[in-house]
Amino acid sequence: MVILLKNIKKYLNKVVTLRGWIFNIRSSGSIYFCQFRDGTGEIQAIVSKKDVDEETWQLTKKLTLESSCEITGKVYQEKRSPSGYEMLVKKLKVFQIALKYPIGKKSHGVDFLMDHRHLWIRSRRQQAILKIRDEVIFSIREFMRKNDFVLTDTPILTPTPCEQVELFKTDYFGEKAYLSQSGQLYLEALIYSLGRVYDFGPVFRAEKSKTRRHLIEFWMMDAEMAFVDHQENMRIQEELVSYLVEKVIKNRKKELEILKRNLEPLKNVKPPFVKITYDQAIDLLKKKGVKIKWGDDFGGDEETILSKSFEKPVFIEKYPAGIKAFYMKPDPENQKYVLNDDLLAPEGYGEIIGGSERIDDLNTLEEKIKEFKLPKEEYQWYLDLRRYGSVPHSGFGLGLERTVAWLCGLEHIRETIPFPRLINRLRP
Ligand code: AMO
Repeated sequence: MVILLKNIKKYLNKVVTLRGWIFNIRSSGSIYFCQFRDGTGEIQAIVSKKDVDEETWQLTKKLTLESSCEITGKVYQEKRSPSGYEMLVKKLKVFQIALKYPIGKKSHGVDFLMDHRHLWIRSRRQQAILKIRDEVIFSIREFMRKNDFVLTDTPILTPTPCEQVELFKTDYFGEKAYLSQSGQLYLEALIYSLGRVYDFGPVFRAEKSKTRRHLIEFWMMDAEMAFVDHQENMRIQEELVSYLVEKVIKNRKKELEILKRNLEPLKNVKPPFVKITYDQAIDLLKKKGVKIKWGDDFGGDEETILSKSFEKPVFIEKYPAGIKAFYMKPDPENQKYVLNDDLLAPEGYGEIIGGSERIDDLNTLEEKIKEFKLPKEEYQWYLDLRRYGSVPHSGFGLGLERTVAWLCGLEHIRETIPFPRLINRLRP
């Protein structure tokens, strides 16, 4: 019977068949020790000359790293083997004997690994990261459903920008179109139908940033909620992030161990998070010797310092209106500021969420569109939302890869997505 390794406990001391790949191999003359994986788990497969027929033995001698095969034999628990389980192989069937595998045990440079990303993703470390990514995606969906959000979809080809960052342009049958930077404006339309909504998909930013935090194509979970103000918006964000941390710690213990992730800082991630204003953040940075003035936006270096200053995630709220997007609602207490928040993950990771309460008044929004020199005709449909049943509403966008980088404790965002698109990399 063909089984998956994740179910091995049910088949101990039975003869089963496994299909997968050899990722390590060592021989002591008459015995081969093969580390074998099938995508759901690992096992040490032992082929002993005295226990197999000649055909199987000759085939075993040909096995190379990453050869694909089917192995049949008795499986049992073995504490000394790396996976805790072993199979004494009786029969081997080979799908393909792999050519000399380019990724070896010696350490490779980043460029080499990135050029071989299509193979690198097979490594134990990359598997662990991709499984944590899956856990985060799944937990986000679970949280959103539990909290009455409807999953919906927004277009990738759009006629107008959402954020004030670089756009990818494309030709739409003779018309200019852009790849979406965020589905937010469309989600705002959908709340009038569904109340609370979110989308979750790839967005594109032609930012010329070559940092450990920037991807050109990344996945964003963008949420939008009717009748939710700025304070409630932050409360929902902190609940979501705490939920994700809890789920990853609970369900991806083994993967976190493979990544040698220190769990102590993650255990602190419980509401309430720290909250400071933009002005307080500027003061704090100045006290730490950073040369910054009121009205400057925070770059990666400032975010790192701010994020390292607290044990928990920190909200930075109420930025100067001039450095934030046109749709953000001015703070009624002081119109110089907007009711927005950036949520910074601790341990130096920096921003993982950007959110705000949106302008719900027609005149104010029209003024902003003028002030930002946006083409008013293109935003008529968006202005309609302030003409027909406008309500206070808020939302936020969570960057999946930045969240995964933080939870996994990675130095660079490039490992958090199977095929990263970076400023200098479109391949493989
Ligand atoms: P913002 O522009 O802050 O907000 O983006 C939201 C989140 O997306 C992530 N992010 C990135 N991740 C990887 N590479 C990048 N180049 C990159 N740029 C952004 C960050 C960030 O916090 N429309 C609003 C959201 C909203 O208010 O609903 C928006 O796009 O984690």
